[in-house]
Amino acid sequence: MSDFFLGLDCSTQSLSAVLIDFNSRKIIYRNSVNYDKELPHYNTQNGIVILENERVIHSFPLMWVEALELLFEKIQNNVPIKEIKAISGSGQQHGTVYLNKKFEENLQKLNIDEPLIKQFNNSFTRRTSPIWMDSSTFKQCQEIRKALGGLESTVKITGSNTFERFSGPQIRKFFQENPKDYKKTSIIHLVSSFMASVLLGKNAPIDHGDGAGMNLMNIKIKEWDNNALEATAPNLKNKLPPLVNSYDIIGKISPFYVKKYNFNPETLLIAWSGDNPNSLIGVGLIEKGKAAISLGTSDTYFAYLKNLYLDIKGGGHVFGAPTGDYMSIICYKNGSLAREKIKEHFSLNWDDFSQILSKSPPGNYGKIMLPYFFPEIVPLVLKPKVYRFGFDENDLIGNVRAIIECQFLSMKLHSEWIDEKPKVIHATGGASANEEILQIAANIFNTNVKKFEITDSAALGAALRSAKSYYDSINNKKTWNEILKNFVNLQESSVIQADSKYRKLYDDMVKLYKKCEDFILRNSKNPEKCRKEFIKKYFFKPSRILKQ
Ligand code: XUL
Repeated sequence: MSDFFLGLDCSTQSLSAVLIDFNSRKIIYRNSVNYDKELPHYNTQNGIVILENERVIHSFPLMWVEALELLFEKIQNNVPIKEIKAISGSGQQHGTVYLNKKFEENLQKLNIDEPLIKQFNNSFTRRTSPIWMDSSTFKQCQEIRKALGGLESTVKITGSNTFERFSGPQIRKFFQENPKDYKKTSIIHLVSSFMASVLLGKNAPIDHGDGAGMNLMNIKIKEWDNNALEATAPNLKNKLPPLVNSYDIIGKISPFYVKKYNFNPETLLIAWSGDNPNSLIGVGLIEKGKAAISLGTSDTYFAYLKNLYLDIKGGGHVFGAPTGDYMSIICYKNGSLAREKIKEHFSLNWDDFSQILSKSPPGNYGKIMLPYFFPEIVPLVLKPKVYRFGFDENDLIGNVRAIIECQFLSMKLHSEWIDEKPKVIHATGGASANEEILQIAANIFNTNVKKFEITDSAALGAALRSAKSYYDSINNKKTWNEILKNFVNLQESSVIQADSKYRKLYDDMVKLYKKCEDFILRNSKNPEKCRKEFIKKYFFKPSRILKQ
């Protein structure tokens, strides 16, 4: 007998599955459905649609459901589905799904002879879902922040300042712009709880990890906050699912999947969570002193927190961690899509890109890029524009090095509020496969970086979470360390050592980067003098040009 656990990840560009066998401690199957390629009729680009302008970014909840069926068809032929003991999942965070009361009725009478999307077609009060890349709610953010007593008090109540992509401001915008449809909405789900509902056959709860990304949950007591609800939209409490611990069992898989794909009717469903809380487990952050960078569609930097610790200045967030504790996080929109912009502009492939990185000097002769190809979250930039100091868009080497260095300089600068300096940084996400990129991260943070072989850490995290809750439920309790053993350690293929000879250079460069950011965004002094000093200090004599 095997103990199989399935983790699903409904991310921006694809839906992925990771199946683990706990007895042999191996990942035995992984697969995914890419929305653009495999569901082209939704016409998404990188899984999204841009509506009125570049700030209004949505996706299709029906597409995620169709991807789920497609994924199960793939899994069905390759995996002993009956052996799966429990399933959990991960969703891109903050995105909201607006449903009428037919949704639950439909969930309860799913018919295996019809495609799922047909059966949900009449369930929506909004065909599209605003997702985490949307930045169209500046006004609503201001209104909610004001109603909650300003920045500091908003952070203290909800764990974050109000952010354009967070669910509360998005819900308020829908209420203000479409009051009739808002009224018809009987339940508002996150991507995670929506997908969990589709598997459960009834409305699923929202967990404390993803719930914290809404500006609606009280971060201390982990309950819906009445003031935040009132500041957002009328009657909102009645439209939200209940909150639960990330490790709670939410029920058993719906009979639809038992009949259609031969799941065991006893298969447990564990609360779904956001992709970042899931990744926290998937890269093994279950104790202090470790942080992770996830280099995907979004770039994130996150760390495990034993106790609640807030960023009163409002740049970062605190979410619930799947362990029941907390995590700190900062998130960038200009992640892989920004790197790809440079790669495509110069018609490079990733090997060329790495070559250039390995041959160019740390510090890049003082070339600084503020890489806002898209609106940015930290710092808040609503109008995308790329700013270059000391070079132009035709400088091949300068641009390749600048995009990577400056993404990490910004991450270093804006993660300074996280009190504890990590002893090691775990790297995950697509771009973490690139060692040249990780070397730059290690040097800038002056911290060793552990590279993981797997890049789907959110789906793995979900599979591991489901194993933990399953064993706890059958009175065979296991610690998180026991759960992660082999799965997480074995993937650590290499450690990239920080090269301390660049420590001073990068410390100075972070300061220079901050000056450039202050100049562009806060009308501070022109940084040119400092930039020249930096160049003089590190690049003046040809013999001192640094090679990595
Ligand atoms: C986190 C965030 C993104 C999304 C998509 O706050 O907005 O990381 O979860 O991955």
